[in-house]
Amino acid sequence: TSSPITRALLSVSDKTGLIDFARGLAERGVALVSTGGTRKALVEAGLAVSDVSDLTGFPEMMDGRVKTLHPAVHGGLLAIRGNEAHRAAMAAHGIGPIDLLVVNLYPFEATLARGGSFEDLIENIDIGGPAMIRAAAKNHDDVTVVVDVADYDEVLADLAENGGATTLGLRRRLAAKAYARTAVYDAAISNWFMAELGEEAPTFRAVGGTLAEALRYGENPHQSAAFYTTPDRRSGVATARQLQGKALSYNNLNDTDAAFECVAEFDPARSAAVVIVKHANPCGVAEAPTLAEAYEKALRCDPVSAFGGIIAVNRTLDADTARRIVEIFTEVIVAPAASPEAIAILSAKKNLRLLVTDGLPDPRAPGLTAKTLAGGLLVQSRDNAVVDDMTLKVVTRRAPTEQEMADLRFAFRVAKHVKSNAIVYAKAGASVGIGAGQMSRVDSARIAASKAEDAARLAGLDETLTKGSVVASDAFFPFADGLQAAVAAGATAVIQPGGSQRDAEVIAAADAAGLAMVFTGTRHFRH
Ligand code: 93A
Repeated sequence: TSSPITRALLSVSDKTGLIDFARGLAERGVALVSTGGTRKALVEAGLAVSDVSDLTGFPEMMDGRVKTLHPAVHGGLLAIRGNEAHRAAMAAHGIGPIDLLVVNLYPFEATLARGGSFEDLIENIDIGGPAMIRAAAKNHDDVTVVVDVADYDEVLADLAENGGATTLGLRRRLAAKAYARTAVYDAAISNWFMAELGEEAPTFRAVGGTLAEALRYGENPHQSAAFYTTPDRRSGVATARQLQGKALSYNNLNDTDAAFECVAEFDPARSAAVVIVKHANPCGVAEAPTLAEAYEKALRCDPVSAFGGIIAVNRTLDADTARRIVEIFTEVIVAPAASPEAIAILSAKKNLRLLVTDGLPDPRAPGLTAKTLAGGLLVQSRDNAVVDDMTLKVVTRRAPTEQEMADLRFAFRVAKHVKSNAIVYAKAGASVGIGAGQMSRVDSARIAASKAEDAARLAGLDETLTKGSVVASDAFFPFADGLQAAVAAGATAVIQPGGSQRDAEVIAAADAAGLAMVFTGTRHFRH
């Protein structure tokens, strides 16, 4: 149903570009209808415009609060043109079609920006405008809705190309944009209003979140906090059920998410995997035929840091694993499911929180991540790159052995979940040294190696854990020194994105030490 546009309703606070647009419409024979101020501007420019009051049979009233809120307007916007009953209703009530709606809203945001008073702001909450925008956008099969001055030219061009009609593609795009506009508008109002009431935490309702839980406090006790779920609500911490233990804190939720996202990288059909997280970084990751073995291997990496940690597993938590976990203090366990025996064992630890999620999140799933900065939000698509999908390129004279290759993939999978600069040593399906969050890559490499020495000492071994290991770096080595640190620690193979200006130097250093090195071509920064 793409018939030519016969009538347009224009009601705009921002009159920029209005005259040219309206003239373009009038020249196509489109009848114009407007609200008071808009009509005045058009009449002054010499255009023929009827008054919306002539449509409604009501004057604009109550200081303009009620102008377009009338069935003559909303019926004209919402009637499905191809529906006989709708057409009959239009005829019975004398409602004419409105095929094009041009609205921009009362300047609430601008009033806020210039420090308007409470009363000023309330008066600048547009009611009729958003109602019409939503109506027109809903009925985009028949109606074109324009909420942005920047779209005027495109609409005129579309009309010119389609004999006075618009294309469905354009109407759909404009409808989607229309809902984005009303959403942002209402978010601005609600943000202002809540801040006005001194309710700081819920402001993130603005990003489309639903308040899941008010938290006792944020990262620190003097910060207020709340947990919101977003519309995509990917399975994971946001969908988890808590079976026991105290309420989760802000930091618990953040760490649990980090642990679960990391463990989800490991396909439960291939191996059992365990991740232990502290301060949003893994301090032990391992895969094995059983969860209990994987837990022991993960714990060995850094048993000191694991105290008070968050544990994520990729399979149903079983009794054997639960029994080992309760031997040390653990804050949270998150699992796709837990056996009744495991639940019974954990119930002895009253404070231990147990979360079950009914499945694992898909590491390849699209989605968004966001972080705030002063006065803004940084939003990006999530890092859903997976090492199994990357083309690994051997760049050294020696190619990795099969075991090295398996460990290289493992190490890179883990490095994705370690804060940058990330260096991960791994051996036999377990991390053996993790260097996280350093400002220099070589420091991360040194820290990872020295932690591996500490772990070996604790375990009573006389050989450091990195001896004969492989190493992953989340981004390229800018210099050979990071690689040399790995050689010194006893690593035999390296995985890294490559792409440094000094790749040749780094490759030469690897060759000189007899190391095998592969490039992934993909970087896993995580800040
Ligand atoms: O106060 S309102 O919410 N009541 C209404 O019925 C209504 N209809 C349109 N504001 C309403 N509008 C808004 O008036 C439009 O969204 C637009 O921003 C403004 C245009 O008014 P004027 O043409 O008088 O400048």
